[in-house]
Amino acid sequence: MASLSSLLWAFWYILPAYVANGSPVLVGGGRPIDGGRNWRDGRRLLGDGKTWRGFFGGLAFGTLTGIVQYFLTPGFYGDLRTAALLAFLLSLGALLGDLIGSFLKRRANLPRGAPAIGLDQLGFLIAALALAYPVKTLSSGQIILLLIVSPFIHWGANYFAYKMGWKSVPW
Ligand code: CTP
Ligand code: MG
Ligand code: K
Repeated sequence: MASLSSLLWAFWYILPAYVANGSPVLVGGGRPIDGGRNWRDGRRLLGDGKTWRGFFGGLAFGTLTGIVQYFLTPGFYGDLRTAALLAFLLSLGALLGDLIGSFLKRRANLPRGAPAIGLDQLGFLIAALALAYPVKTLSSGQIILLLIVSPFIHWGANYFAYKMGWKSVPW
């Protein structure tokens, strides 16, 4: 059984991925990563919701989060280089996982912004955990807890962003 403290450490660990996934809502926009191009099925490769500014903004804010975390709890990371590398990989994983999700949604003929339950909430998380695995990982109990709790955090954060007027749909 995982204790409350191990659950809290799991959130501390994954925080850069959440920040990387959430910050494009505020910093994104402009040129789409797919350059407006279509896949061979005639539908968009990724869609207008995946922009360069969102990608690099998310990468920067996520990595910065890990650097701040190091100064708050240095013992959790060991050294600054490890903390920064871990946050960078968690962020990169979250953003790449999100792009894969959009690619799959477009193949399923879902328009930009359409919800895909499971994929939207867990795709970025699983990709972040996978990329960060070589640097630092969690126990299997902690990973299971994150997989269970994260969809609720994702929904809560999106509802908040919707109420704030940052996005047009509450998912
Ligand atoms: N965003 C961005 N660049 C990214 C990821 C997200 O600019 N790489 C911004 C876009 O404005 C996007 C918003 O963040 O609309 C919310 O992200 P998300 O829900 O992942 O995108 P959706 O618009 O729902 O698009 P999709 O259907 O492809 O998931
Ligand atoms: Mg969405
Ligand atoms: K998404």
